[in-house]
Amino acid sequence: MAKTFRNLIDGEWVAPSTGAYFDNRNPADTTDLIGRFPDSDAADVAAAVRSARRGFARWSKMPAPVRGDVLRRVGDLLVERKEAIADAMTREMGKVLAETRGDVQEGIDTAYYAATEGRRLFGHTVPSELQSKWAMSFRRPIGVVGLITPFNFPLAIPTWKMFPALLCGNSVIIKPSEDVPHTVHLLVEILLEAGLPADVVQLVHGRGETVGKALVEHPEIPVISFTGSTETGAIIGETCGRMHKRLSLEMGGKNAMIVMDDADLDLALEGVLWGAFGTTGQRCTATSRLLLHRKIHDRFLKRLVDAAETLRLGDGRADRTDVGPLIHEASRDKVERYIEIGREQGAELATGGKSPGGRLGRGWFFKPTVFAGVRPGSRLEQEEIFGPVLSVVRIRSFDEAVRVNNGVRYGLSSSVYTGDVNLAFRALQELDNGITYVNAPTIGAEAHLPFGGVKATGNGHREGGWEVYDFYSETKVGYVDYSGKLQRAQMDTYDV
Ligand code: UN1
Repeated sequence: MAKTFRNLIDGEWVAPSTGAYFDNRNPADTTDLIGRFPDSDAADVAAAVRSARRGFARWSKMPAPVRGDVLRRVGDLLVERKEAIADAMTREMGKVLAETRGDVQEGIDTAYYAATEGRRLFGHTVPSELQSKWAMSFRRPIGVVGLITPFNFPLAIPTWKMFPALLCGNSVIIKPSEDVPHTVHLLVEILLEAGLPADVVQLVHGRGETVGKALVEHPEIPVISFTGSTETGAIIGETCGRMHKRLSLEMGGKNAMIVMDDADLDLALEGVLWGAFGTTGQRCTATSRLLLHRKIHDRFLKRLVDAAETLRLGDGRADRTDVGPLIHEASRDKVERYIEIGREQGAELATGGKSPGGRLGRGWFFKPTVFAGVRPGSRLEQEEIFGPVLSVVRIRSFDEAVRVNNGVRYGLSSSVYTGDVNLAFRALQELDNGITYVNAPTIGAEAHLPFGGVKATGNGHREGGWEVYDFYSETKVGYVDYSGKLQRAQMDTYDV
């Protein structure tokens, strides 16, 4: 009998007001039921907001270094439980253990970074244009923050949002993806154990159309952070715009790796296999386009196809597995549709293109797939697939590679393999992405640097690193005039 999980509202583990639950199953073997999770609705969100407002009133007054101490203990507990969380994460999400350990590590890094930020959270002290007057800026907490997180980084992405939000003195309500609710449950248990006041974090499980929507539309949640599809982000953006909410959007990608004719091809081959098929292609940063210089195109493509065919599909908890399953049936259906679209639009299926069947028939597996001869502008080349499908485009020059890279609506990450330092720096300048890698694939951002993209990938904010603290705090400016007289800015210093 599978366990029934609850929401965390006002410090209590409670059943959803709807009385309804959904099943959480292992995508590598759908007969494995992990648990039943609350299918909550707006009433649960409303209760969470009432409690989170009380939590905010206390937590926002606690000194930031003390808030940081709580997050340090969270980091310590994540270190202790790294293996157990990674195992639970692979069971519900599918990616291999090495990757889920990395996912937990990203949460650990984010916790320790946040802990030390409690002793910075810098403002500025600035000279005033008037005598005997002091000018400075500092940060204030904002309020209750609503977080909506995706399935592909079940722990790391929630921590990217939660830890900086908490460190800045906000309280948080999180709705994790209904595909990976168990991992966030484990994370929230750790937050409580580390000493976070119970009303400062609220966990409401459920679907985007109900719980996500209720968070976005609740008038007492002034800040929303969302990672997911560009289509959903657009809907959230409309509501937040109308309600004057602060919103951070982290959305789709169609990331390209450029391999120039002078590249180290062994390195590039390893890179593209990892970038395209790691996480079964389910990263916003996944390498989904490979732009090959014509001089190395045929050679490299052949090696790539041979190597892709040796990747071992299977349960992510088995040692030998390279590539786990897709997250669910709809995701596999979507990938299958793109195989058809690719064929119809004249691309050549070089390998993969189908589910493996056989002993893997109980999971949502799909073979690593390479399409060659993909035309810039075709749907395969333009649209985010979120699966193990790589589109290869032949390019004649670096300029053409830049044009093709930039010719999509998304702008998250890009990569160039070259030995030419001039091209490397041109790539950094000319590729329209939030992140460009030189001689490394399009994935692998580190937690202490800003993460995000341009164009339809985001709305100008960054997660991670130092910039995210701007998003979760309000800048306030203070002027102190100790001259004892009225001094008029812009006038008294410039009265000639
Ligand atoms: C994502 O692609 O959805 O850069 C997040 C990476 C990870 C985070 C990716 N650190 O690949």
